[in-house]
Amino acid sequence: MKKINDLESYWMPFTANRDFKKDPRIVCSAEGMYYKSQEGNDILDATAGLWCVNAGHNRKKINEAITKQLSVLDYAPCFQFGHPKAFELANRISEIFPEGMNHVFFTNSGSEAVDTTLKIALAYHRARGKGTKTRLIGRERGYHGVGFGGISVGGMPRNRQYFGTLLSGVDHLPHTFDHERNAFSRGEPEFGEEFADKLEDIIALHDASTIAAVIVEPMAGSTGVLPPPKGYLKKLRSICTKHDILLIFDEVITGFGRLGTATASDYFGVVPDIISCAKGITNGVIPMGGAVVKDEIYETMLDEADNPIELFHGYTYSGHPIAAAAGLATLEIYKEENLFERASELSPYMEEVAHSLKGENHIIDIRNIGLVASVELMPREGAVGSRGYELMKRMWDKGVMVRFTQDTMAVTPPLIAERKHIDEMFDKTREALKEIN
Ligand code: PXG
Repeated sequence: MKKINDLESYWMPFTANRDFKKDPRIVCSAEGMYYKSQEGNDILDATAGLWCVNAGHNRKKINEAITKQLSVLDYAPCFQFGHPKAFELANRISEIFPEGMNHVFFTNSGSEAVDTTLKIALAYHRARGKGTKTRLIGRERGYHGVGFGGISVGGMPRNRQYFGTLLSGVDHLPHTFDHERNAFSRGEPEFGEEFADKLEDIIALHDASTIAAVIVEPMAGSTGVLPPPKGYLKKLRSICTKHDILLIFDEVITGFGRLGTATASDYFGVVPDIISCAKGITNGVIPMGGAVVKDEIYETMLDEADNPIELFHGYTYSGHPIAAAAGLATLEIYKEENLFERASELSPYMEEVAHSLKGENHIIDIRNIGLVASVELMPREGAVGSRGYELMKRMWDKGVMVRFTQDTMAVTPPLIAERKHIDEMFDKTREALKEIN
């Protein structure tokens, strides 16, 4: 029999399994801003888990809500039956999401939320008699989870190249990263609004009558933190409106406070037609996601349905009572502690501290927006990502958990972070940078 601490059976996601298992980084508990490693070291959480633990770890209110819900209603189906908490959570979400987006379809993850948005877009056009609108437009360097829909519209080559032909009828906008013009930008970069004009070219090529939706992350996160250029999202919005194409914002990362507002839509003053969300919806404690749609989409789907069931889509755990209870408690914490405003207030400080690293070894760019900062390193010749990977391991040894995408470090702390935590994150980065070649 294998020992219980044998690491071989668990095939870890998005992980260098061989290397990890030789020298594992394992956390055993967490409280507030810190994990405790297996060795008993405090590890500062500079990543809010994976951009999800926005209210910090081990929040009693969420734990109690879950425990209470377990003893009242552990599970109930949401297909043709319902339970109060799912309705209540949908109401609370629509209160803080953009005006006129009052309908929530629950999923269990961001990937499912994204696929749900794409399916709703297709079904909506069909319901209104525009069934030729089937193409989906994503963007280079986009990350929309790992479902076949999400990787098809996504633009991260490694996430696509091993998995066959993906969805057909997909095209991509160019990414908005423009190092030459925008290096070391603070907030939205000055240059690049015109990248949105490429949508007109794609429409000219395929014709608007074949295009259902455009999906973008309002701020591209996983690809290495790319805030949108000034004016870019507004332009995308107006082109989509002009051509009767739905605009989907993938807010799996930005939803629930990451930019200091409930949504990135709020932050940028641009309202899409559908928003995908997940992660911060339950503080990461119980898996949950959702697709939030404009009233007009929901109403059209119900009015035009050719069957009493208006949308043939859903998951066994859509609106799961335990997740819904966790979600309600999480939203209460965000409100009671003004966590979105708090993130907004802390953001200029993090900007200063992050940009103070300019000039350190290997750094070729620093970007930030809301409570997100990224530090990009010059890749080693012939070994893209190796410098970033080494820095991540050094940071762990120094007691800070950070995420790297290739050679770009993302700092995305829980919204409860204090200035001293921000200092610790970047002081240790500075130290670690001096130690690597
Ligand atoms: N859309 C976006 C914009 C995301 O960032 C997903 C969809 C998928 O969500 P799920 O719940 O299916 O994982 C994500 C996930 C990172 C990192 O380090 C980011 C994500 C996940 C893991 C790591 O940047 N985002």
